[in-house]
Amino acid sequence: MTHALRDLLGDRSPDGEVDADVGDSTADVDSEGETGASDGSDDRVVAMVGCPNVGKSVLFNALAGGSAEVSNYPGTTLEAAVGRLDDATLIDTPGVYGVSSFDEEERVTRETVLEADAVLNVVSATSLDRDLFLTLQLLDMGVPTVVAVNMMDEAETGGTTVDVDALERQLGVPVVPTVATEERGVDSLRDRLDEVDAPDETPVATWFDRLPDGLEASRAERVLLVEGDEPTVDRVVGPRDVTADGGARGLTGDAFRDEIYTHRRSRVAGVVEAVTDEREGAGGLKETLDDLLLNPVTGTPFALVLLGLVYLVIGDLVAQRLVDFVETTVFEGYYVPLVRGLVAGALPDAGWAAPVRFLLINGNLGLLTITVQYLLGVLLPLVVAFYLVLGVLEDSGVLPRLAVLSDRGLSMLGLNGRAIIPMIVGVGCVTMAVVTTRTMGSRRERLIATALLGLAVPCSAQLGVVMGLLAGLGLGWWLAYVAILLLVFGVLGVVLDNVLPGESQGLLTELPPLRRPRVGDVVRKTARRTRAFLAEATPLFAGTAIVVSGLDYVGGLAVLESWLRPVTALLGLPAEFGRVLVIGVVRRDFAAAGLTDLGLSAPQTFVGLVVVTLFVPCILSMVMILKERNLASGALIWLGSVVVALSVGAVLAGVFGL
Ligand SMILES: Nc1nc2c(ncn2[C@@H]2O[C@H](COP(=O)(O)OP(=O)(O)OP(=O)(O)O)[C@@H](O)[C@H]2O)c(=O)[nH]1
Ligand SMILES: [Mg+2]
Repeated sequence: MTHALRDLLGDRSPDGEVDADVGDSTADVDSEGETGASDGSDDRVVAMVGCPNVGKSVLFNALAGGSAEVSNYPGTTLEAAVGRLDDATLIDTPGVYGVSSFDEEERVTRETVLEADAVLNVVSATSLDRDLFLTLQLLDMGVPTVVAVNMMDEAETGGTTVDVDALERQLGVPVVPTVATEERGVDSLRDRLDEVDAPDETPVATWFDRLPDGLEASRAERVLLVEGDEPTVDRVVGPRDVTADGGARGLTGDAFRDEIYTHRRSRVAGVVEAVTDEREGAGGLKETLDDLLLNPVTGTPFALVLLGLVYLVIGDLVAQRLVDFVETTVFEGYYVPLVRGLVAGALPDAGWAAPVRFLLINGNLGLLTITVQYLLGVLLPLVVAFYLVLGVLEDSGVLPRLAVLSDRGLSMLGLNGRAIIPMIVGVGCVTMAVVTTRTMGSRRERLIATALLGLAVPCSAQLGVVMGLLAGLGLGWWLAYVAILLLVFGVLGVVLDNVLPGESQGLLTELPPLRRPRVGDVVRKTARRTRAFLAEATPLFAGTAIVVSGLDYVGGLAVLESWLRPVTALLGLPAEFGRVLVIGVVRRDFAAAGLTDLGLSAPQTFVGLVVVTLFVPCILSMVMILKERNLASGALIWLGSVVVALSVGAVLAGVFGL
């Protein structure tokens, strides 16, 4: 491995000024923590480079036995990952369309390419017209390259034949057909990486005459210079040109980028024309399905059915049945009594031991009892189920299509189609959903989504209880309940969209093809994400349990309850409803369940349920909101939900004359 690359992957470059823009990428690569760059050996370095979603990471895993994350959408790999391939170091990079400096991924990749001994350029046989641009750019730069034409299977079913030998003749470097998911072509790729050599001179050389005389630059740098790549211009030509007129000054603009790109695109078109052959009418089923999905008329019912199915799996099967079994049978039946017995046996209910005993095993949020039950018995099954479903939706390519379908509606609320994920998840578990708002593009969107989740989305645990209570009242009440929640959801979204500064972003996604998800990828992702979730949630929940139990022990919760008397009067509900609200701060389904014992009339039950639903998110969601957003947003969401819940409740109480 060269020193420069070791710098890039491990240490900071000695010349901080020159590499200033690579700083972030250095940190990125560094944070991967498995660079192995410190062994000091002068290894050969092979960098894997290609457009997004062409299968680089699958191929990387096959070649280097790694476990890089694989998903069926562009932008899965965000940081370079490093592995071993025989006696070389193999680097998996984020997908890019070219080696310039248009964004962070391209910068990471450009630096890696400049320092690597060879590049394994992965292209997809299904999108050669897009992917070969980068290939020709690499060859122009004189980078020793082997091309893997991946996804040969999909090309074939889609009716495209790629003449690999012809492509090899056209490009003048080794070209290997592969199907990464079946490890086809992997051995031959490994062999041919040994033959790799710098490619012959290419037509881009005609532009080199325009560079200033006496410039010391490699062939790769010359290409980047004539293409106007800023960091390269700064590094090679130096800052003097920024002020000089004429001469090399032209390099700091876009130089000859447009001319060169146009020329390169026409070369790509020529190559593609020469090496591919399209059959008519193939690939029917997938395309038909795709058209049906993206057409709003046919896609919307499909999406609704799909969301229903997701709800059935997560909200009903797992959240209701499985969680119910685990909670009631495993935890309440065995675990909690056992632990309670052990602790009660060890700690007397007197003296210094009393508060500790209370902290560990109290019935509201005992650290060893209810907290563990909640984390492992309720959240863990939900988290695993959710990540499995999400993985399947991702890798099948259905998720981005759902996002496109729901985009129009959600954009009226200041969100875009990507918000569909947190919203679906929210109906399962709001705490989890708050975490998934990370997938949203901007802070503004994350805030709107979080606020909507905190206020207007009931979680499945709560919905279960609500459904039970409303079922006793009749269908009309159930419809009214749904209508009110949707109304609050919509109004709140529109208000936030207008009040918050900034504009929401459009949905920019390149749609990946529909595919059959691979079990291994989905399971690996689920395991990784679940581990990460537990690692984050466990200390947070433990801390919360300690604080809430402490408050409970000194009588704080009881005081809160008495403060709420005026509020319950306003809602036309008995004073005991105050206790329900206090419990609601901790867990929403407990709150809803608390309504059963109050002997309420039908309208009172209805008002109580609406208030409890709109009322503050449960304490664990709140902790997540504080962690994912900040104190100010958390406080606003919390207060906002109190205000909204009570106002809506008071209005309803007025309507029903309570
Ligand atoms: N049918 C088929 N699917 C493949 C093949 N190679 C990869 N895939 C699928 O293509 C998708 C993308 O694979 P990744 O390895 O994540 O792609 P990537 O190039 O690393 O993507 P980024 O990290 O986003 O740049 C996944 O759903 C893979 O299962 C192949 O040869 N044939
Ligand atoms: Mg990848």
